[in-house]
Amino acid sequence: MLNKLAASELVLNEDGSVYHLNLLPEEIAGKIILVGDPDRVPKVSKYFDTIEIKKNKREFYTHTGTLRGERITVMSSGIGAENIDIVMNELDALVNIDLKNKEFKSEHTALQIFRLGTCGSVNPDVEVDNMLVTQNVVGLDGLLHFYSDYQFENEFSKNFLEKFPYEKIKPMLYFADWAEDISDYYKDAKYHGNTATFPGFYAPQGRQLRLKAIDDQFLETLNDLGVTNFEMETSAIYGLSKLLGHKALTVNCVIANRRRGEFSADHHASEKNMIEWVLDRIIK
Ligand code: R1P
Ligand code: URA
Repeated sequence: MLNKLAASELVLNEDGSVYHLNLLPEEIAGKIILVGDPDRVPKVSKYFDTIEIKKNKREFYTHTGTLRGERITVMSSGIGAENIDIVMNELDALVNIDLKNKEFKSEHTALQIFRLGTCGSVNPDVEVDNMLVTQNVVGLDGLLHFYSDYQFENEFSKNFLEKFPYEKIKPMLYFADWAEDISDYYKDAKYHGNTATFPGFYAPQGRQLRLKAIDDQFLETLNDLGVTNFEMETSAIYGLSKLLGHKALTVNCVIANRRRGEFSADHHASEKNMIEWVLDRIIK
């Protein structure tokens, strides 16, 4: 099989690092914490015993070091599924493509990816300042349509697809089944739920400033279909992890309860709590 990639397809920097993440293969660990906000990277790595790598380009900041003796990376993705397209493909290239020869490696390496994010809830009973682990994800962002027809089928997805009333929006649904062996880490989370990933923060999340959303009952409709919370990255993380053979699990801290109109009184404290909670569980 001819599998040498052209220079235009796998783009590298002068030092051989992947184009956007600006990283070399030896600069990432097998366990990767993915956060949206670049400012969250040092808030995670301050708990590391050592930090051997600090690199960045654009919104992609990476710190790699050790925690309790185990190698670990924390990286920011910035906002949105389109950034996750870059992060997932370039992380995969770092472990599964020989960058010097631009050839696929014969042995596959699976990464463990832990998203630590913030989210809003559409279920009035999901309270702010608590953590929610994503079991099923509904992608309303559209990214996965460019890759595959694959989507997970279970009771939740069948019911969702049957009843979803917006013809112009084509959902893609994924499920954290490939994360079973790592989902054990988060058994004691307050909430396990169904996350919707949106392609924007305002109308796609039902917010109306000067522009009206297509339907001001959007969030209520999603809640009626079993969605608990929403953010802007998990469908792309779960979908591309499934397709590329990695394991991924999202935990988001709920900072807004949109049905009750509540916002966290101290989202920095909630974020800190989530970081400590996750680090305690993923590296014992
Ligand atoms: C919007 O404010 C951002 O916050 C959430 C959303 O997914 C989006 O990226 O996640 P992070 O806190 O991880 O950035
Ligand atoms: N992240 C989002 O995408 N939306 C919110 O309302 C809160 C966090």
